[in-house]
Amino acid sequence: AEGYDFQAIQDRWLPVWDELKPFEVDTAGAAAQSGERPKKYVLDMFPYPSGDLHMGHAEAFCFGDVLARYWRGQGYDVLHPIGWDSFGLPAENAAIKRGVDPREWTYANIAQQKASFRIYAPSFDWSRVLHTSDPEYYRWNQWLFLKMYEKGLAYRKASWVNWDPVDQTVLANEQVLADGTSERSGAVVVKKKLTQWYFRITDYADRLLDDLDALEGQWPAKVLNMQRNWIGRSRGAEVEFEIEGREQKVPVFTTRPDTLHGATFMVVAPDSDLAAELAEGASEEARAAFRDYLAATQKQTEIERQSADREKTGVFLDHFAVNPVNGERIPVWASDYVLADYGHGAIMAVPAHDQRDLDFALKFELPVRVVVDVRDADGAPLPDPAESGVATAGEGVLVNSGELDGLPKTEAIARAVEVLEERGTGRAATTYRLRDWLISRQRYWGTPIPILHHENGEMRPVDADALPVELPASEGLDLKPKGASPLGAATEWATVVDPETGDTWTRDPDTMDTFVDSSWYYLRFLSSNDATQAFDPAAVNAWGPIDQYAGGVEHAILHLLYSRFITKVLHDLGYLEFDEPFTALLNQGMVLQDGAKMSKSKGNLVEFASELKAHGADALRVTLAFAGPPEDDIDWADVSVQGSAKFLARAWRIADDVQGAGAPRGASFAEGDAGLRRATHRLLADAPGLVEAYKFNVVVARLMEQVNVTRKAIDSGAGVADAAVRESAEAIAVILSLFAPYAAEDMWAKLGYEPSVALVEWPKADESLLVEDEVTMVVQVDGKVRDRLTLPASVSEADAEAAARASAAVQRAIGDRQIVNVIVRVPKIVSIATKP
Ligand code: ANZ
Repeated sequence: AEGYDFQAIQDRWLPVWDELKPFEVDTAGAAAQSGERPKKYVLDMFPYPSGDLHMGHAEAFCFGDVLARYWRGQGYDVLHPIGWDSFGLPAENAAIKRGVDPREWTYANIAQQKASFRIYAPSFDWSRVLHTSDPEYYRWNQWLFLKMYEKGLAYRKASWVNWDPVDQTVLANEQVLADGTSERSGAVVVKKKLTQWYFRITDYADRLLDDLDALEGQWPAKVLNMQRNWIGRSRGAEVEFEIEGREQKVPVFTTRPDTLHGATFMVVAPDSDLAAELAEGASEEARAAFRDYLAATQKQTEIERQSADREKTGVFLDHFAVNPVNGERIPVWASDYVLADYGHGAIMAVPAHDQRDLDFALKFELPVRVVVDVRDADGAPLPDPAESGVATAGEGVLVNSGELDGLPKTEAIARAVEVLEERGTGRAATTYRLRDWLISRQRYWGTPIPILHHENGEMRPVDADALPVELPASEGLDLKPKGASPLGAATEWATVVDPETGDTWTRDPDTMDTFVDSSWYYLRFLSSNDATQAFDPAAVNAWGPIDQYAGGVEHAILHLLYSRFITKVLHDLGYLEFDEPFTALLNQGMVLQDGAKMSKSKGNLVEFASELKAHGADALRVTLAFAGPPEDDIDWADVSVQGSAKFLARAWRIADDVQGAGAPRGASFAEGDAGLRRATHRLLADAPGLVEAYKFNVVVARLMEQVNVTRKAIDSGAGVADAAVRESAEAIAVILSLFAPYAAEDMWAKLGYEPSVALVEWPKADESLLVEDEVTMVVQVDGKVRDRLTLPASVSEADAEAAARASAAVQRAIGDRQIVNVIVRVPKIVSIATKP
């Protein structure tokens, strides 16, 4: 027989699979919706068409595919679709740089990725492909927007936004990195006031937070924490302060209402409306100082403003507030450490117990009053914050606080809230870090917002039957970013005359954040080709939610949060029975090279296309799966694709040998070699648990072992004609098909079966073959046999030693002598040497 030749094998099976379409599922059919067969919806985060596929894609789609193929093998109907997240800036930037149409660029890249995927062969259902930049898709983004608008969940407001001066576009908070730069362009992000569209995700903050608990153990703990921190729920109180000379009271948010008696000044955010109003009524001098200070503040990033070790700055606003618990007059300042869009944009400053307030008080010589007696571990009072410069935030007993005196902190917090509520000057309150989702972008390559504006300021939604609002051709439009959407210049497109009234309306020129596109795409896969609705609720409820989602940790916050939000909205609108989209989540690590992220500029790029060409899909996939736990990063410098190819050749040769001289198809395995059968069935018994625990690397290692013992049985044991060899070869082909679909299919054919091995249900492990053999192990102490223990033949060194040490007879022999050496030879002997 000829040798293992990956190229020949790929060429043999690709056309067969093209013809067979083994992974198409009929999700609309009654059987598929009645739950007759169990279902699994397995989805990989869909790719962005920025060029050809890269190693990161290879990895992510390998792992998702292992799971999709696994569940098929367990007898499930598996939906495993693919689509493209094809709107967004890179297409536009390429268009600007190279003068190509964003559409052409996008669809050419998609075509290239499709061709590469075909060879890489993830088990996709190709009949339901979608691209978010198709009008047939984004029409339903517009439908979703209108639903949100109807429900009051989409609204417009003027506010300070993060502005990327290079890409000339608004960024969501999430797109601003910790150092204050744009995640896309790397530019330092500045603030700009604009009227923008928002989705009211803050209405869902509690549910988005509380429902994370049910995902515990199903999602990586790290992702759950990132989501929790992002939502950032903080419980405390809202306290109302009167400000002299101003009618409305000013609310502040505090987590420490117990410290109200220690509030010696108030601070408002310089960029808040309140600060502007107060400055308006201030002296000429204070007004000028405020103006300068505001200008300086607007150059700061949010991160800089929150940094604890920055020297405090601020200006007095020439106003006094009245502390509601003791009637004290306290000065009102503006300082950039108070953020305009958190809580109420104003705080009561308690310098004795809050470090930022203390730093500020010491800088501007404001009073510091201790109201909680905080002690150290020995019960000694901590030094006075005004002296030490260190605020005391810990547990303690209230002092200088009237009726709260003597109460421990926690009780005082509760009591203070009661007092505020009794007097009508405050109440229990909860604040979130989460902000509403800013969804409008001043860019071309996205979904047009389906709203019409009248000169008189009126707005109205585009009629549902007039959707989609299609993007005009890019030809003739200046796509260069300039702070206003290029669509505004498409006059013909933008002008709409109402046939009834003759009134002229103008289309909203902005496009949607592409995170809108990806927030619900998993629903569209159930009816990608349906021109009448966004998704079929019956099909979606039969197949949703996603049982297994897989993708990069870079989406740990935004994409997952937005999808969860939109799922809850669609649930509340009555479309979905479930209200969480992703039951289980796998985050793969990154593919690195020499410990560094790969990039063209670093010159350490491993090209997916050339690897695929050189080694074939199977060897690449096996290498990725075998490199380590899927959550870990893979360093391409440490892996051996050649090693994987060798393993595949060894596996394949077993089927080849069976085809030549092995037991025939259908032979009874019961007569086969017991040792090899035991190994085969142990593999069959262990593999499901390992796959479900994402231990793909261990499954590959076990396959390698199985190939070795089978080879041994052929060459020096039972011989190739033994039925156990065929049984093993069949099990190897079936399990190997998770990782190496081509080699497995070829093996399956050599074993006499029709394609495809991918649709074969896994053979069940025979329990009777799993009973462990037992052996007798001798334990010696200083050369004398002291005990004989009965242990499983497969006992580990550690377990053997532990059993030896636990033996009463052995312990007696050792007495109070000291153990100096232990030699373990599993499963036969443990030898212990001692000295006095
Ligand atoms: C008085 C006080 C006394 C506070 C004390 C803390 C300690 P988290 O936990 O993050 O929610 N704060 C409120 N609004 C703010 C804003 N817009 N910008 C900056 N700081 C703001 O923090 C809540 C605390 O942060 C609030 O409780 C308030 O300071 C401050 F011993 O009020 B505290």
